[in-house]
Amino acid sequence: MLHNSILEPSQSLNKENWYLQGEGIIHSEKRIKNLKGIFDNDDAFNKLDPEMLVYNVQAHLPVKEGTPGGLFFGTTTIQPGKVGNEYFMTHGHFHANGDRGEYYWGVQGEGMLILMDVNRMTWAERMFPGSLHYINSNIAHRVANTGTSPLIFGACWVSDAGHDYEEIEQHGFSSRLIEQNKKPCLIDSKSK
Ligand code: S6P
Ligand code: ZN
Repeated sequence: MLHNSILEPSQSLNKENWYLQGEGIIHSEKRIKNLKGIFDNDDAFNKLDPEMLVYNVQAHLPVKEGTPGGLFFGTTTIQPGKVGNEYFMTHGHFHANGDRGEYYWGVQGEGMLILMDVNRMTWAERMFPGSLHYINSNIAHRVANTGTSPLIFGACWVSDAGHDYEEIEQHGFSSRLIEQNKKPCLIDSKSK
Protein backbone atom coordinates (compact mmCIF):
# COMPACT_ATOMS: atom_id res chain seq x y z
CA MET A 1 0.00 0.00 0.00
CA LEU A 2 1.41 3.39 -0.95
CA HIS A 3 1.73 6.12 1.67
CA ASN A 4 -1.06 8.73 1.24
CA SER A 5 -2.96 6.52 -1.23
CA ILE A 6 -6.79 6.74 -1.25
CA LEU A 7 -8.40 3.40 -2.05
CA GLU A 8 -11.80 1.98 -2.86
CA PRO A 9 -12.99 -0.56 -0.26
CA SER A 10 -12.46 -4.18 -1.31
CA GLN A 11 -15.89 -5.21 0.00
CA SER A 12 -19.26 -3.52 0.16
CA LEU A 13 -22.91 -4.25 0.86
CA ASN A 14 -25.38 -4.34 -2.02
CA LYS A 15 -28.05 -1.81 -1.03
CA GLU A 16 -30.85 -3.77 -2.76
CA ASN A 17 -30.49 -7.04 -0.86
CA TRP A 18 -27.61 -6.24 1.55
CA TYR A 19 -25.55 -9.14 0.15
CA LEU A 20 -21.83 -8.73 0.68
CA GLN A 21 -19.90 -8.25 -2.53
CA GLY A 22 -16.24 -7.94 -3.43
CA GLU A 23 -13.08 -9.86 -2.69
CA GLY A 24 -13.07 -13.03 -0.63
CA ILE A 25 -16.78 -13.21 0.26
CA ILE A 26 -17.91 -16.69 1.28
CA HIS A 27 -21.48 -17.73 0.43
CA SER A 28 -23.32 -20.60 2.05
CA GLU A 29 -26.91 -21.73 2.09
CA LYS A 30 -29.16 -24.02 4.08
CA ARG A 31 -32.03 -25.79 2.40
CA ILE A 32 -34.74 -27.89 4.03
CA LYS A 33 -32.64 -31.04 3.42
CA ASN A 34 -29.79 -29.52 5.49
CA LEU A 35 -31.96 -28.81 8.55
CA LYS A 36 -33.19 -32.27 9.50
CA GLY A 37 -33.99 -32.57 13.21
CA ILE A 38 -34.04 -28.82 13.79
CA PHE A 39 -37.82 -28.32 13.56
CA ASP A 40 -40.35 -30.06 15.78
CA ASN A 41 -42.92 -31.34 13.28
CA ASP A 42 -41.32 -34.17 11.24
CA ASP A 43 -44.49 -34.80 9.18
CA ALA A 44 -44.70 -31.16 8.09
CA PHE A 45 -40.92 -31.15 7.49
CA ASN A 46 -41.07 -34.24 5.26
CA LYS A 47 -43.84 -32.70 3.13
CA LEU A 48 -41.66 -29.73 2.16
CA ASP A 49 -39.47 -29.72 -0.97
CA PRO A 50 -36.02 -30.77 0.31
CA GLU A 51 -34.46 -28.22 -2.06
CA MET A 52 -36.44 -25.29 -0.62
CA LEU A 53 -34.05 -22.53 0.49
CA VAL A 54 -34.43 -21.58 4.17
CA TYR A 55 -31.50 -19.20 4.64
CA ASN A 56 -28.25 -18.08 3.13
CA VAL A 57 -25.20 -16.39 4.60
CA GLN A 58 -22.45 -14.25 3.10
CA ALA A 59 -19.38 -13.76 5.23
CA HIS A 60 -16.12 -11.86 5.11
CA LEU A 61 -13.48 -13.74 7.07
CA PRO A 62 -10.34 -11.61 6.64
CA VAL A 63 -8.15 -13.69 8.98
CA LYS A 64 -7.82 -17.42 9.61
CA GLU A 65 -10.58 -18.82 11.85
CA GLY A 66 -9.18 -19.09 15.37
CA THR A 67 -6.93 -16.01 15.13
CA PRO A 68 -7.22 -14.01 18.37
CA GLY A 69 -8.21 -10.37 17.95
CA GLY A 70 -9.65 -10.48 14.41
CA LEU A 71 -13.25 -9.76 13.43
CA PHE A 72 -15.64 -11.56 11.09
CA PHE A 73 -18.65 -9.97 9.41
CA GLY A 74 -21.68 -11.61 7.83
CA THR A 75 -25.19 -11.05 6.54
CA THR A 76 -27.90 -13.69 6.77
CA THR A 77 -31.17 -13.78 4.80
CA ILE A 78 -33.94 -16.06 6.11
CA GLN A 79 -36.86 -16.75 3.80
CA PRO A 80 -40.42 -16.42 5.16
CA GLY A 81 -42.05 -19.76 5.85
CA LYS A 82 -42.97 -22.30 8.50
CA VAL A 83 -42.57 -25.99 9.24
CA GLY A 84 -46.00 -26.72 10.70
CA ASN A 85 -46.47 -23.73 13.00
CA GLU A 86 -42.74 -23.17 13.65
CA TYR A 87 -41.11 -20.29 11.80
CA PHE A 88 -38.17 -20.81 9.42
CA MET A 89 -35.03 -20.22 11.46
CA THR A 90 -31.28 -20.66 11.51
CA HIS A 91 -29.66 -23.80 12.93
CA GLY A 92 -28.40 -21.91 15.99
CA HIS A 93 -25.18 -22.39 17.93
CA PHE A 94 -23.11 -21.67 21.01
CA HIS A 95 -19.61 -20.37 20.34
CA ALA A 96 -16.93 -23.03 20.71
CA ASN A 97 -15.03 -20.50 22.83
CA GLY A 98 -17.98 -19.81 25.08
CA ASP A 99 -16.78 -16.48 26.42
CA ARG A 100 -16.85 -14.78 22.99
CA GLY A 101 -19.74 -12.41 22.28
CA GLU A 102 -21.32 -11.24 19.03
CA TYR A 103 -23.44 -8.40 17.63
CA TYR A 104 -26.50 -8.97 15.47
CA TRP A 105 -28.60 -6.17 13.98
CA GLY A 106 -31.81 -6.14 12.01
CA VAL A 107 -31.63 -4.82 8.44
CA GLN A 108 -34.88 -5.81 6.67
CA GLY A 109 -38.00 -7.73 7.61
CA GLU A 110 -39.33 -8.91 10.96
CA GLY A 111 -37.97 -11.62 13.17
CA MET A 112 -36.97 -12.84 16.54
CA LEU A 113 -33.54 -13.52 18.01
CA ILE A 114 -33.87 -16.59 20.23
CA LEU A 115 -31.33 -16.83 23.04
CA MET A 116 -30.57 -19.62 25.51
CA ASP A 117 -28.13 -19.65 28.42
CA VAL A 118 -26.13 -22.63 29.67
CA ASN A 119 -28.89 -23.45 32.18
CA ARG A 120 -31.23 -23.80 29.16
CA MET A 121 -33.30 -20.74 30.02
CA THR A 122 -34.61 -19.34 26.73
CA TRP A 123 -35.92 -15.90 25.78
CA ALA A 124 -36.23 -13.83 22.61
CA GLU A 125 -35.70 -10.30 21.34
CA ARG A 126 -37.74 -8.80 18.53
CA MET A 127 -35.73 -7.99 15.40
CA PHE A 128 -36.68 -5.20 12.99
CA PRO A 129 -34.78 -2.85 10.66
CA GLY A 130 -32.35 -1.03 12.95
CA SER A 131 -32.67 -3.31 15.99
CA LEU A 132 -29.35 -4.00 17.72
CA HIS A 133 -28.57 -7.12 19.73
CA TYR A 134 -25.49 -7.83 21.82
CA ILE A 135 -25.20 -11.57 22.31
CA ASN A 136 -23.32 -12.13 25.53
CA SER A 137 -20.84 -14.92 26.18
CA ASN A 138 -22.15 -18.47 26.68
CA ILE A 139 -25.49 -17.69 25.07
CA ALA A 140 -26.77 -19.89 22.23
CA HIS A 141 -28.38 -17.87 19.43
CA ARG A 142 -30.65 -18.50 16.48
CA VAL A 143 -32.94 -16.24 14.45
CA ALA A 144 -36.46 -16.90 13.13
CA ASN A 145 -38.28 -15.01 10.37
CA THR A 146 -41.73 -14.12 11.74
CA GLY A 147 -42.76 -11.95 8.78
CA THR A 148 -43.96 -12.43 5.23
CA SER A 149 -40.82 -11.14 3.45
CA PRO A 150 -37.15 -12.15 3.72
CA LEU A 151 -35.52 -11.26 7.05
CA ILE A 152 -32.02 -9.85 6.66
CA PHE A 153 -29.66 -9.29 9.56
CA GLY A 154 -25.99 -8.48 10.00
CA ALA A 155 -23.54 -10.14 12.38
CA CYS A 156 -20.08 -9.30 13.67
CA TRP A 157 -18.14 -11.79 15.76
CA VAL A 158 -14.57 -12.36 16.85
CA SER A 159 -12.40 -14.63 14.74
CA ASP A 160 -11.62 -17.03 17.59
CA ALA A 161 -15.26 -17.54 18.65
CA GLY A 162 -15.76 -20.77 16.64
CA HIS A 163 -19.12 -22.55 16.46
CA ASP A 164 -20.53 -25.38 18.54
CA TYR A 165 -23.43 -26.73 16.47
CA GLU A 166 -23.41 -30.16 18.09
CA GLU A 167 -24.93 -29.10 21.39
CA ILE A 168 -27.97 -27.69 19.55
CA GLU A 169 -28.17 -30.70 17.22
CA GLN A 170 -28.27 -33.03 20.22
CA HIS A 171 -30.41 -31.10 22.69
CA GLY A 172 -32.07 -28.30 20.71
CA PHE A 173 -33.22 -25.10 22.44
CA SER A 174 -35.46 -25.51 25.48
CA SER A 175 -38.18 -23.44 23.74
CA ARG A 176 -39.55 -23.15 20.23
CA LEU A 177 -40.91 -20.08 18.47
CA ILE A 178 -44.28 -20.91 16.96
CA GLU A 179 -47.19 -18.97 15.49
CA GLN A 180 -50.15 -19.01 17.87
CA ASN A 181 -53.26 -16.87 17.28
CA LYS A 182 -51.33 -15.23 14.40
CA LYS A 183 -48.58 -14.08 16.78
CA PRO A 184 -45.06 -15.39 17.55
CA CYS A 185 -44.98 -17.18 20.87
CA LEU A 186 -42.26 -19.10 22.75
CA ILE A 187 -43.37 -22.46 24.12
CA ASP A 188 -41.44 -25.18 25.93
CA SER A 189 -39.88 -27.79 23.59
CA LYS A 190 -40.70 -31.43 23.99
CA SER A 191 -37.51 -32.99 25.34
CA LYS A 192 -35.34 -34.44 22.55
C1 S6P B 1 -21.77 -16.52 12.98
C2 S6P B 1 -23.03 -15.72 12.99
C3 S6P B 1 -23.96 -15.83 11.76
C4 S6P B 1 -24.57 -17.24 11.62
C5 S6P B 1 -25.70 -17.27 10.57
C6 S6P B 1 -26.32 -18.64 10.38
O1 S6P B 1 -21.21 -16.57 14.27
O2 S6P B 1 -23.76 -16.03 14.16
O3 S6P B 1 -23.29 -15.48 10.59
O4 S6P B 1 -23.60 -18.18 11.27
O5 S6P B 1 -26.70 -16.38 10.94
O6 S6P B 1 -26.69 -19.21 11.61
P1 S6P B 1 -26.11 -20.64 12.02
O7 S6P B 1 -26.62 -20.87 13.40
O8 S6P B 1 -26.61 -21.62 11.01
O9 S6P B 1 -24.60 -20.51 11.96
ZN1 ZN C 1 -22.53 -16.81 16.70
